[in-house]
Amino acid sequence: MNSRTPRLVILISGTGSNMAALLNACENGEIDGRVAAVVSNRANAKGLDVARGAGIATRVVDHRAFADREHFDAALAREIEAFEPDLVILAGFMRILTPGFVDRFHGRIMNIHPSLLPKYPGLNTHRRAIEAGDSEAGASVHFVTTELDGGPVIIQARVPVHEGDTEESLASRVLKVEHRIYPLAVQLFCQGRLTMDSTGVHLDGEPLPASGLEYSEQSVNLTIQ
Ligand code: NHR
Ligand code: GAR
Repeated sequence: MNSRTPRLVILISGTGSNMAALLNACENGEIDGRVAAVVSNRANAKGLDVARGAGIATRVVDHRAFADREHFDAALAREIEAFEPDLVILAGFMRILTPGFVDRFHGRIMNIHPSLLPKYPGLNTHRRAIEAGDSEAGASVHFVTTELDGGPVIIQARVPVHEGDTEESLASRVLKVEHRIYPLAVQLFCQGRLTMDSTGVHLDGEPLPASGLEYSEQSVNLTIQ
């Protein structure tokens, strides 16, 4: 095949550990894609330093410099499009995107969300899981639609909630599995096996179940803390 290597643009707002996991997976050959750029809405996002250190192009589009979400999203889309991405990857990106933005990249935007969607869309997922007394938590990779955290789920990973867990201890357990499932989902997309269009989400031509793929620790010998 001579189709070009898929180009990825990653959007971050903070630490960028998911971004780093994706960069590593591209370098290791676990993802048949290349990260063309990392874009942040915050100039002081730690992940920008990591990306620069890896020789990746970075851009900052500060949402506070714009009158409203439409203008911010238009500027963000312009920066992203300059890199001609096949896939736009939200990795701890903290700004809700307008329908105009989502439509422009329809079927080509993924997000990782730190809950077992459809449970706990939005913010403070770990606090909500602990307060509800849930015995398990997890993370979901999904295609982004105009419905916040409501797009079709691609893959989920579960982790236990332990007695005495704090938001921080649970977040770090969830984050570890995020670093496993995000590269898997991105690789399926880069291989052309995973698609979202008007007919729905398909993997190898088969419709995905509503809860997406289930990631299993055992199958890859992952130890959860
Ligand atoms: N945009 C659309 N249209 N659809 C989705 O599914 C999106 C999205 C933008 C971001 C990530 C999401 C998450 O995984 C995401 C999914 C930010 C907020 C939020 O309330 C909620 C969910 C997500 C990201 N942001 C506040 C806002 O006013 C700002 C919060 C802050 O800056 O700290 O945009 O959880
Ligand atoms: C991750 O847990 C991600 O799922 C979550 O923020 C963390 C970012 O960590 N995303 C959201 O809450 C989006 N609203 P990272 O910057 O180290 O990848």
